[in-house]
Amino acid sequence: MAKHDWQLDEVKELFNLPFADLIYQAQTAHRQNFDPNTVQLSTLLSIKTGGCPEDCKYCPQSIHYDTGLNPDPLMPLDDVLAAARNAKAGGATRFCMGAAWRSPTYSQVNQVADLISAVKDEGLETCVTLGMLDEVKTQTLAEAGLEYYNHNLDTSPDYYGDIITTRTYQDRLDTLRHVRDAGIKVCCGGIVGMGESRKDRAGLLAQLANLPEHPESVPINMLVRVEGTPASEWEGISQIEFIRTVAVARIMMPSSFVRLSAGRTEMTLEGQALCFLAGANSIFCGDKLLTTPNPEKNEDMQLFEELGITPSVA
Ligand code: SAM
Ligand code: DTB
Ligand code: SF4
Repeated sequence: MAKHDWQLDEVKELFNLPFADLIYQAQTAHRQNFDPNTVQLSTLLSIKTGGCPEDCKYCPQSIHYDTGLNPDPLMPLDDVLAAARNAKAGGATRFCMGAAWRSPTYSQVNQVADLISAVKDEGLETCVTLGMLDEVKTQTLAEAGLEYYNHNLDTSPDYYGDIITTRTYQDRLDTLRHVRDAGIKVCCGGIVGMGESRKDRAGLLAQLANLPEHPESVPINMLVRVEGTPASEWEGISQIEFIRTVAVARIMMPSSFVRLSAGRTEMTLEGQALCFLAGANSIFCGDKLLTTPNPEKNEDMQLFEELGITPSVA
């Protein structure tokens, strides 16, 4: 039985383990639940870019910060389909579509439902991240056959108010509940390297692992510092601390996919290799995340080759 009653002190104890002991424990949990030499590939597409009314201090798409980003309206179906076919040809098994909305309108949800059906027809799993949802909107997405909804808690409840003021932690938990109730799988994680303390990283992971069910997918993002956002000034964390965070996530949510998400362009190949050793078993593949760069596909494939990792087809 997976554990859902993590106390902050227990999580902090994991973070404080000697590195070798932590990695050993994470690798053991990983091997009990997954093939350790397989990594799942997801592809990300921004289907609606910029102009977002929220004030998330890390985000280049918020209207509150001047990041020089050109906003784009919702992408037409044909363009989305072309990107999905390309992703499939490149070996991706899941196609994730992100929109810079606070919360989509009913009409926008219907439009995204059409995109989901079309992408599924190409033989890809679908994931979308659209902001806050109520029961009706989650139901519409479930009926379109959506497999995963990404909605991050981002950080600990204590640090949250320093990062976002335009929606509450509870709003996020409510959306996650609606997604779960509609039978859609949950993709939920956060961002580290935002000037938070280790206690906050532990607090984020405790929130995730203490949800009624563990998210099927847990993206751990290293903050991408974008000029113009308040976050560009913040102090980051070392790669070792990032790897520790991945390892603790793996131990606490042993059967979830832990995704090494944003921030890989700032990591060394050795740092990424240690993330896989610590239990990360999913990445975003393709040269762009939503608005910022990601490693080139061939660089990722070369790293996989060197590590004997097979991209998964499941
Ligand atoms: N607007 C929707 C929302 O916030 O739920 C969906 C899109 S939003 C860009 C998706 C996630 O991207 C955020 O929750 C955040 O965790 C992540 N993100 C955004 N900017 C980032 C950055 N600069 N570095 C790392 N992760 C980032
Ligand atoms: C997630 O946790 N990370 C992805 C995905 N979910 C949508 C987004 C990362 C965005 C990084 C900044 C950007 O490219 O705009
Ligand atoms: Fe908007 Fe999402 Fe960016 Fe926050 S993270 S500003 S909600 S696009």
